[in-house]
Amino acid sequence: MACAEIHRDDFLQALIARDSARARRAVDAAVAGGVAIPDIYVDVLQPALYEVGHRWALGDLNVAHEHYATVIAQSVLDVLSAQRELPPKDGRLAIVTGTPQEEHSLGARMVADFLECDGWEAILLGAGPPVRDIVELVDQERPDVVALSSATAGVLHGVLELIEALAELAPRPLIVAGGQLWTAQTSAAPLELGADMVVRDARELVGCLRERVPPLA
Ligand code: B12
Repeated sequence: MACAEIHRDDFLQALIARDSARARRAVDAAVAGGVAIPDIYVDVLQPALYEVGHRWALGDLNVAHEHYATVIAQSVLDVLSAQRELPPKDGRLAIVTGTPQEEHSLGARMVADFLECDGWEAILLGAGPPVRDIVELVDQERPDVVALSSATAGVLHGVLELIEALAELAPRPLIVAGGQLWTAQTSAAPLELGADMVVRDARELVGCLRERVPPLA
């Protein structure tokens, strides 16, 4: 079993047992074992949360159990985020946000953290504000990129409305749609409405953006 998988299973078991100290120890062990922080995000925290969601969907965990897991994951992210060694800012600005009515915020948080590790300044909004408020902020801040995070099919209408509104701005930011909502079946929709890219993997995004929006400094 690969290293991150062992830590993921430990972390998941700790969440299920509602043992926050053990959950933090599992993450500390991953750090001590040399697992890079981005890999802890994607290969330890993310799959554990997906499994929590799976068990919730099966009825094995309830909403209280799921909220607990989210709180612990969020607190672990805060600790890991503070341990990152950030490069100097290179002049690129991104706004990272959940799409309207999207309540899942951890994916957007990870995206913003990864961008910061590559020299970006990231304005993170977390869960999704209304369309007009996101558009107003983008118009004020003039970011190079707006990275949109969507997890649930229920938010699709707002996503599409937002992309259309962002695509009409001048100057127009690069619009990237990402998150679990976009599968092989659904990912054409944002592109048809004006998104420039659909990227599911947050680590991959950093490399894609280096080509499309090279660092200024
Ligand atoms: C925690 C949780 C919640 C919490 C969220 C709290 C919070 N502060 O985030 C709460 C309780 C609010 C919640 C609510 C709901 N949830 Co919920 N939730 C989850 C759970 C268990 C974990 C979410 C999470 O943090 N995952 C970990 C993150 C890191 O993963 P991620 O979001 O996929 O992000 C990664 C990538 O996708 C990517 N990425 C994400 N965004 C972007 C953006 C860009 C630009 C790029 C490049 C990459 C990228 O990078 C990230 C890092 O790799 C998931 C299970 C799951 N599969 O995720 C269910 C899940 C997402 N929820 C689900 C559902 C159904 C709901 C509700 C509809 C339930 C209800 N009946 O009310 C509501 C929807 C509310 C809404 N309008 O958004 C379903 C969605 C099914 C579907 N396909 O629609 C899931 C999959 C559970 C399941 N198995 O059924 N939920």
